[in-house]
Amino acid sequence: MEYTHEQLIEIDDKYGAHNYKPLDVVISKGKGVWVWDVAGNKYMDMLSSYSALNHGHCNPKIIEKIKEQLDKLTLTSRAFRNDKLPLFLKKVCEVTGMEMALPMNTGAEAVETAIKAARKWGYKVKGIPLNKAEIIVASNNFHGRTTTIISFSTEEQYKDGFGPLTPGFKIIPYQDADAIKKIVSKNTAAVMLEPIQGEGGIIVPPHGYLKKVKQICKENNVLFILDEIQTGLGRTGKLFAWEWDGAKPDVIILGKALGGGIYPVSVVASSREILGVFKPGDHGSTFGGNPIGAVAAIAALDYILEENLPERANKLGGHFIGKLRTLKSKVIKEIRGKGLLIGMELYEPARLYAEQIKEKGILCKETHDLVLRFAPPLIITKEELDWAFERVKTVFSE
Ligand code: IF1
Repeated sequence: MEYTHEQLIEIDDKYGAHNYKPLDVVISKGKGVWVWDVAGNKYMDMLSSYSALNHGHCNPKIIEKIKEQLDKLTLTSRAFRNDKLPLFLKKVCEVTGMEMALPMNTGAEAVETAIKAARKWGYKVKGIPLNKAEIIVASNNFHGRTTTIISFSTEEQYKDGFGPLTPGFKIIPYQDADAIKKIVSKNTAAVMLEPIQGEGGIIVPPHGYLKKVKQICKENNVLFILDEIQTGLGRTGKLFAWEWDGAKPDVIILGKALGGGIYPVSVVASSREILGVFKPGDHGSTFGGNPIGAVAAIAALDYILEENLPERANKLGGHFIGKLRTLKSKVIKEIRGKGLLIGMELYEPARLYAEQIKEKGILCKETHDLVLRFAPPLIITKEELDWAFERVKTVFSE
């Protein structure tokens, strides 16, 4: 039975918890940067599922590899070994320049894994007194939705009604390395940051900030952890956003596009000293390290490097930001971003403009109230970006 747009929205709202307020577009097909709704209307996806779709919708090369694996083996759990996880672990260590990795599924699970690794390293290696470990995070952070992660969110709504919260986190202002110097102590296990704050509104810190933070961490025997779940894998115009500052972290967290926009795959990659704190039975996950995810991630990483997605994002992002900055509209406060992670801050609620832009055939999303986020798949062409610009321009000139 074919359900209509209206019927699907009604069923969605009747049976689904209302933890989102989606745009009322009901997508049934995706290919590259394009999606089609159940009525056959075509839209350009300028959100890429929050940067999980760097490879575009239904990337044929990645689908092909996963299809092959689907007929062979999908899941072993980690109680046994499989022939794909070792190859994924080796590749992700080579690509990140790390010695060891721990595979998980969602971003939040990988962030939780990094928190556990930092705490355990703090106790076992640094010698922090038990249960005294502190992790420094930035205000306006976004690292996921688990109760521990929202415990250090500065967004009231993300914490409201979910207490009691997890202790052991100190919050400092983003972009101010000296604030870390003031708060770091002998009980500090780690500093965890996003290289660019995504949900915080595409906040790009000044050049040198991450380098300074890394230096402070080194001087204080504190782990420098970067959450590159959204900024990593080419999005900001480098393979990893830390490269813009030459600030390689002690621990890197990846997710989203690591699964090729098809399958949830996340990972924590670091040194043997740090991930060596995990002993058998300390930590785990039913699906973490499964062969489908491993094959998806290997294909996703190969594709990013073979198609040189980081350089594409760098060039095309610069082109698109440059065009957006030619828009003369009293509604636009600032255009900012790096590569194809672009934010347009407005003086009016961004949701209104996301709705109008949708009418022009482009799907983007507001973050917080005033920022429109433009983050297309990294496979987008210059022509497609110019097509999008012309339509965005009409919205801001009306
Ligand atoms: C939602 C935000 C983006 C992330 C970073 C970890 C995670 C995310 C830097 C957790 C996930 C998603 C989650 C989704 C919306 C989206 C989002 F607006 F919420 F913040 F992208 F900016 N670190 N971000 O961006 O990864 O567990 O979701 O796989 O929760 O509404 P996850």
